[in-house]
Amino acid sequence: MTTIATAPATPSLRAGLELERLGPGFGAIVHGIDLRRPTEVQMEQLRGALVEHKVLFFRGQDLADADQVAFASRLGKPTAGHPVAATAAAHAEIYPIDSTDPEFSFSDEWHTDVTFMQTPPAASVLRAVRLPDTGGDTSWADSQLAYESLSEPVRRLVDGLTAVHDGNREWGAYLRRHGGRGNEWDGRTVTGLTPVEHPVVRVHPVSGRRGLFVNPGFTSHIVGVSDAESRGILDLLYAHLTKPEHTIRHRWAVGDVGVWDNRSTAHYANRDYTQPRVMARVTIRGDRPVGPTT
Ligand SMILES: O=C(O)CCC(=O)C(=O)O
Ligand SMILES: [Fe+2]
Repeated sequence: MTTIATAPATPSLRAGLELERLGPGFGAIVHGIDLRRPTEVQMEQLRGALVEHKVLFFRGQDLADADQVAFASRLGKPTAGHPVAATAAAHAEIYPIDSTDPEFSFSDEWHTDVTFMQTPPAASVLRAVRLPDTGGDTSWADSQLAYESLSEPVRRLVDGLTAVHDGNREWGAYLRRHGGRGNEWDGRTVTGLTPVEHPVVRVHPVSGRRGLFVNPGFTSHIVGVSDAESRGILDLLYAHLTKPEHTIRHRWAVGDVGVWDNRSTAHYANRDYTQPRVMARVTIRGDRPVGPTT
């Protein structure tokens, strides 16, 4: 008789939190927590689980806008809802993502939130408010898994690179339509989107793990190389980042909340629906990205 060693059954307990892993790489559903009244111990565990699992889902939470802002405030310090786009009338921290809004723009391009600012959010909290009968899933990619599965010579190449991120690609036209006056970021009114530089490889401030920190939504080019080289390198990194084994996909139900570590992931909203879809997002203030020093 042979004994076959099996992986621990899911859901598993991570220091008291009940986590159901979504795959071998990253992503988990968190059971047994009410996001309207988490204890401080649960919040501490959630912060750790977020760094480790990168994307966490909470089913059947039915949060109101105020509950979502209150939960995000326990996780960290909420930013204004968006640096450019208008936010919810009653809650400046809520960025409504509403497909019925005439100014709605689909997020059907892989991106990491707000990397066109010097201090992109550390995390995002997204809630499903209204969903089409089918479709409208969101996908995430794990940028640390992607970095770690590159060959060593390519890791060495990208470790030393810097990239420019330009918010005008996505938000320039919106800003012009609004007379050049955007919203707010880091306590300042945004009146223009000056391109910013970030390391191509980001060292996670908590775990120290390295991850790819470029995305097709906001990265315009790599500094100090030719246009052709920049395009070639970025295309290689994007194709690698979004390989199926580096991604997960979530089928939303109304009341679901998804939280992702925006320092180690990218995401994509599937544009395959024809009925209204409304989501509400709160982002948590983050640090200026730091690259490897060796
Ligand atoms: O609508 C979605 O599923 C995601 C949209 C998005 O990119 C975001 O919330 O940051
Ligand atoms: Fe996003």
